[in-house]
Amino acid sequence: MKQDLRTIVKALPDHLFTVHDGNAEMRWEAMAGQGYHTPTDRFFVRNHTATPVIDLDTWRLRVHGPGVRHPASYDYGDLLAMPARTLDAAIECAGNGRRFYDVQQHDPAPGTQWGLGAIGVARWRGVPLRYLLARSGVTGDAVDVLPTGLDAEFEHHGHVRRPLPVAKAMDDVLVAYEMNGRALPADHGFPVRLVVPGWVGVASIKWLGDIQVSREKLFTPWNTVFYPDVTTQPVKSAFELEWNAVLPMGAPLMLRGRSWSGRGRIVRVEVSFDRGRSWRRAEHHGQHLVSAWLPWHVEWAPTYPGPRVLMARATDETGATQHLVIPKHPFGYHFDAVVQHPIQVVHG
Ligand SMILES: Nc1nc2c(c(=O)[nH]1)N[C@H]1C(S)=C(S)[C@@H](COP(=O)(O)O)O[C@H]1N2
Ligand SMILES: [Mo]
Repeated sequence: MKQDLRTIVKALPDHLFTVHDGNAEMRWEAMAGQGYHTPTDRFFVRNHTATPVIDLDTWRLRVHGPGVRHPASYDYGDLLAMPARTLDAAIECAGNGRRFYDVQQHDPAPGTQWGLGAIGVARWRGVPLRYLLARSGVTGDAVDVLPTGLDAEFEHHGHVRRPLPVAKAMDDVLVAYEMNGRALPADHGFPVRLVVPGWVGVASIKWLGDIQVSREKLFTPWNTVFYPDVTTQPVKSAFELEWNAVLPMGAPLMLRGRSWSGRGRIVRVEVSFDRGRSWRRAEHHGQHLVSAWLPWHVEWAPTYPGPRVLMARATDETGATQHLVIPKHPFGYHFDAVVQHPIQVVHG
C-alpha cells in the first residue's frame, strides 16, 4: 500500500486502486466481473484534505438563509424518519481522464493525473433535497443553495462548499445517508452527503453540515477559483481491463466496458481495433440508467501478436459523442476524447 498519510480511512490495496497523493483512483480492471454498481471497497476517493471523524451525537444539518422562511436544524434520526428515495447515480470527478491531455495530446494539464478511474456508480438512499427545502419554506425568489462540508478548511479557502442553482437543487438532488445498502462510509461523506446526478463530482458535497439558501447568486472559491463554469459531465467510455493487459491470440475474447454521460442516456457504443479507421457496434447488457452508466461487450479475436490499442466511443441521446482529439480545457477537466487503451496480444 502506497499510503503515507492516512487521509483516507478505507484500505487502498494495489489491485483496486492507484493512489495519487491523498486521492485514490479505481483501477478499471477492478470492475471486471462486477455487477451494475461499483462495490464500495473500490469506489474512488477524492478529498481536498482528509476524511474527518464526525460524532453523530453532536452532528446537525442546518438549513438556513434568506431563501428559506423556516430555518431548521436536523439530527441524523430526523433525516432517517423523513420520506426517502433510492437513486442509482454516478459520481465522477471533473478531472477524470486528465492524464490523457498529457499522454495522448502531449499537452499536460496541472492537477491530479487521473486515468479513467475517478468515477463510480452506487445505489444512494436518502432524503430528496427538494423535500428538505420545501419543508424549510424555500421562497419563490431563492437563487442558490450552498452546501458546506465539515472536513478541514482547504488551504486559505475555507470549508469545501459550492453553490448549486435552486432549479437543480429542487430537481433530482439527494441528501444521501446510504451507499450500496449500508450507512455511508467515512470516506464517502458519513453521516450525509449530497448526490448531484450528472454534475461534476465536486457538487456532491460530502460530510454535509450546512445548507444556506440565498436570494442572489453566490460565489465561493469552488465556483470561481476551482471548477468555474463546469456543471454536467461529458461522454466517456472505459474498458474493464488493466492498462497494458496481456490478451491471448486465437480464440474470440469478450471485451467489456462501460460508457456514461452526465447529459443523457448513452444510445450507441462503438469499438475500434485499428486506431479509429473502422468501428464496430458493441452490444449492451444490464441496466441502462440515465444518471449512471451503460455496460457493454464486444467479441474480438486478435489475429496477430504484438502491441495493440483498444478504443471505445459512445454517443448520448443529446448527440454528444467522443472525438479522437479535443481542445484542452485550461484546468484539465472534461477529457472526453476517445482513450487509447494499450494492450499486448500474445500467442495463446
Ligand atoms: N466536503 C467535501 N466534499 C467533497 C469533496 C471534498 O474534498 N470535501 N470532494 C469533492 C470532489 S472534487 C469529488 S470528485 C467528490 C468525490 O466523491 P468520493 O470521494 O465519494 O468519490 O466529492 C466531492 N465532495
Ligand atoms: Mo472532483
